[in-house]
Amino acid sequence: MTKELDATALGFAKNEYWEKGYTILRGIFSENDVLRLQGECERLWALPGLLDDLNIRSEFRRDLSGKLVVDRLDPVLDISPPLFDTALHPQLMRSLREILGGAVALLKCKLIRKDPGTGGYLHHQDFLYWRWLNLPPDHLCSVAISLFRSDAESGGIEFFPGYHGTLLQSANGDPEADFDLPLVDVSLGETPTLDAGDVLVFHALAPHRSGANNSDRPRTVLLPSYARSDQHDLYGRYYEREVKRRCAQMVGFERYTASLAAMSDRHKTALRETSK
Ligand SMILES: O=C(O)CCC(=O)C(=O)O
Repeated sequence: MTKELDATALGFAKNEYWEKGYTILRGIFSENDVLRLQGECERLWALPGLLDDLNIRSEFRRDLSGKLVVDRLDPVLDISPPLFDTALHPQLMRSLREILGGAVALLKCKLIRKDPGTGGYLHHQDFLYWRWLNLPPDHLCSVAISLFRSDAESGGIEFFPGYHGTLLQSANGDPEADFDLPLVDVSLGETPTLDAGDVLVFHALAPHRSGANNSDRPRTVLLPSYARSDQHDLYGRYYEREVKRRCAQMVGFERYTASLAAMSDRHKTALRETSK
């Protein structure tokens, strides 16, 4: 059982979110919830086909030795009822409604696995990738539900508080590129330490980045994003566009070219054999 966040704690979280661009909600998920979700992740990571080049659900990142590892399942809720219930947990949804100031709808959700030795994410603002939604940035946020302890050593997310009022420019003026890091004072960077079960909520314009996991423990987060909206089909619209985009770009195609070349070689040998 989890206890309802009290009004004072939620009021504090709301103020902090709007002042700094992020806040932390504690007490929504219990130890038992976390254990159950860790078990569910073990099941998901063992599913056959995650490494299949044509599995557009799996996303890859290099580990510190340069090897590509599956670091994300996106989307994930359609193959995981427990993660679906977690992303739509009533107490979480009520807290988000209070923070954003209106009805909240799920936009997207990914599961990010950062095992020891896996690299991090460069600085960015999520809103850059969501402009097509035509929703105000103040209506969009993301949530990282920590399934293990997360801190700077394990590659926790670092924020630069106070810069969530605007979309920052890229270095060369390219409107599709991430912002120019010197535009923020990196000495202000804060990497909140989260216990398993803690919930980090951050604004769509909050500049953030993360490092590699240099600890000896996993740093797995469920990362749903939400909009202040009553459009129940937002999630469906998001992924319809996203799946088409990934297919068009053939994400990971460089891995597929190696298996195509191997097929051609085998075919050539087989042809040679049959023409003898
Ligand atoms: O999980 C991380 O380390 C960072 C994830 C992130 O920045 C994102 O998904 O926008």
